[in-house]
Amino acid sequence: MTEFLTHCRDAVLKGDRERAVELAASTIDNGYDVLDVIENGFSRGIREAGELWEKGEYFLPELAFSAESMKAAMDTLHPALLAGGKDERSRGLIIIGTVQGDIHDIGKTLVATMLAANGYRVIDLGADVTYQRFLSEVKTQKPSLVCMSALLTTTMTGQKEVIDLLRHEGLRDTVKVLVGGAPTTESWANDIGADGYAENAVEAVHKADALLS
Ligand code: B12
Repeated sequence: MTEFLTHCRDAVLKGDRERAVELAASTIDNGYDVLDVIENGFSRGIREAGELWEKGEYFLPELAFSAESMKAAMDTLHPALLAGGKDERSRGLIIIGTVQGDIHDIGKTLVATMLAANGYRVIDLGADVTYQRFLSEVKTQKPSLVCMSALLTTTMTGQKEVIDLLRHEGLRDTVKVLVGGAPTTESWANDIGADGYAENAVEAVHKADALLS
């Protein structure tokens, strides 16, 4: 890891919001690869904070400070990510959200930003999105793709609930479904009848391209 990426990791790990924003700004000023800095700098910090929390070395407030710092850095980098997009015209409508009962939204927001940067029109429903809300948005917005994020083993089943609801309402064939989030896998996606799974935001764009081409 280069020194700069280490600083980014440290700022999030220590929950130093100001420093994280400062580093995000200098990422842009120096013309560094924004995605590389997110994946190998800031994201590393939040994941390590999670590991410390799991080991009982961090408490929830410390993890929350780390998450806040990560989010602040992401907010600063958001315009640069969007500006890096290659396609001006809309390539289809995508609805994205984190499923019911789950408030984790950092990864979901990164996926949404990358999809938007790559020419898709994205409606971000936020986190803790009820199954019914996904259903009604599909009915009214008629997206080409629905993306669902889940970070908890207890909420990943919500992805299946939404797919089952879509099927029950006769809407399953009208829309593709892409799932993701740390506990999910390709085989989970197959088991619940999703059209695809992606491990990270870059792969999510590739999968969306393949599904909607
Ligand atoms: C930050 C964090 C929090 C923050 C969230 C802040 C926020 N606004 O998001 C706070 C402190 C609030 C939090 C709370 C909780 N958390 Co938490 N949290 C994390 C942590 C450390 C990092 C998550 C993160 O942001 N990663 C960085 C982003 C960039 O990565 P990502 O989310 O994985 O997303 C990438 C990919 O997964 C993928 N992706 C994500 N979504 C999607 C969607 C689609 C469609 C696609 C294609 C791809 C995709 O692309 C993204 C970009 O590359 C994880 C640990 C971990 N390793 O994941 C624990 C973790 C997820 N949390 C955990 C837990 C248990 C909780 C709590 C229940 C704790 C508690 N007792 O209250 C609560 C949850 C409350 C709730 N109802 O949701 C556990 C889950 C255990 C499990 N297996 O179920 C974890 C794994 C920690 C651990 N090791 O135990 N948490």
